[in-house]
Amino acid sequence: MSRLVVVSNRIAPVGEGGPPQGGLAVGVLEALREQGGVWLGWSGKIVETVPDKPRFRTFGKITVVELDLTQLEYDTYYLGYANGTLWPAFHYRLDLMEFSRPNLEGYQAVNRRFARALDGFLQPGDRVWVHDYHLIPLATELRALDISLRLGFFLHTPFPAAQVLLGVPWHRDLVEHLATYDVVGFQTERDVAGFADYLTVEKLGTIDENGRGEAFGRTFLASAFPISIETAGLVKQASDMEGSPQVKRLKASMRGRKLMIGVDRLDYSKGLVRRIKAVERLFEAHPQFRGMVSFMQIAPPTRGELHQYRDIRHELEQHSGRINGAYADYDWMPIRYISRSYSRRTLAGFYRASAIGLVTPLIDGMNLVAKEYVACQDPEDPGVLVLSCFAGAAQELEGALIVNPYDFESVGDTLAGALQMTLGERRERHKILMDRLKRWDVTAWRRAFEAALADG
Ligand code: ADQ
Repeated sequence: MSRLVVVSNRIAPVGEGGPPQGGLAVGVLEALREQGGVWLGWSGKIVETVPDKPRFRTFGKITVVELDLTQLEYDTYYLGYANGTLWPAFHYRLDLMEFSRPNLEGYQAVNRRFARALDGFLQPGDRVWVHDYHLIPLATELRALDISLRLGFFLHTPFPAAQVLLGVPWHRDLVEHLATYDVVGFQTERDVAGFADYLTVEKLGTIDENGRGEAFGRTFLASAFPISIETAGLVKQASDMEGSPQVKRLKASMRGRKLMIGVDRLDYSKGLVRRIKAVERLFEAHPQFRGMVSFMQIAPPTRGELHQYRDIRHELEQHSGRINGAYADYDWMPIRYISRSYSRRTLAGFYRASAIGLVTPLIDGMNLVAKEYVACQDPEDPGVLVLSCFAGAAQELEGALIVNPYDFESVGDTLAGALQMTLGERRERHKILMDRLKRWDVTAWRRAFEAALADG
């Protein structure tokens, strides 16, 4: 029987019973549970020597295949190339990009090891769905092992404009690896256009209006598959959480004031410092909101081993402290900066309790927090989403207030407008947003990708 074989850097908890994290995990688990299949990825463990064999575990119809990494592999493949070279470059931060040959070699070597592990159990008819920038060369490695199965790839990050990609050493190889898949999925049309633009500028190939690509003597489909959320589940979860102790405590602490919320991984792409400055602008230019509203930013640290990430927290704390110092009163704080994480259920309740969702990345593949915030609102009294035009989600979420995160003064003024928006307009905007999220949820997303992958 034809199976779906998913490959990603990390595997979501399959058998643990807890709620899976985020769109990828929900979509992939749903697909695997429906048809049966395999999920292969890094176990999260670092070991002394390269292990001979991957570990197999079975949960009903799903087989999980885990590989450990050595310290050298972790340093070169994961930290060095994936997160030190590709992540900044794909997020338009060539100034933060670092490149070294050993890192590139480590990246290639781990992709080769993943391909060999797959080679051990792939069967005729299997469809392989590879996720994200950690595993771009996997198709090339699988083809080198004479595997002729249908191979699909989905990029969760943005695909940068040609001029930016040209700054990444060995950029041509990266694009050739992508063109080796049968289906290359991106978050938005803008990303597909970036990929097509590179092929044209470098005179390597073309992509037609139906997404049929031709390059390096191969043909493939390049198309947008915007990732989404488990809309119905989140609606229920947020409503269930309304009376929870956490939400009650949060509301009690607000003492009738309005709350604006931001939830992100602590990452330079998320525009957190400019966001805080937008909040400062709100209190500076619209003094009627002083003492009336607070901003809560939840941003647990990630990738702390990389120096590019070390300064962000310090910078954020400095700005929050400065603004609190300037505007706080004995019974009111303008900014609550929280660096711990909360469960998805608790966040759903917090979103519902917030009058504004502030999602202002400088660039983001999609940004699921934006979609989650919308789904968690009370339709009778919904909050307002203020969303960066550079989040992939802005291409879809027409009912949001779309802002340019670099113009933090305008963002601050937009916040003032959002806080005064009539109930009628809030409901209207929420309905437009929910219509989209009900039609295009995570199930629709993964089915669209699976259909393209099956269509060989
Ligand atoms: P991320 O950069 O991690 O993901 P995002 O889409 O915002 O960005 O979040 C992914 C998931 O993590 C969401 O379900 C969100 O709720 C959760 N999350 C984010 N911050 C959190 C926090 N502070 N605490 C708890 N949970 C948190 C990458 C790309 C995105 C793309 C996703 C999915 O960078 O652009 O939307 O993959 O494709």
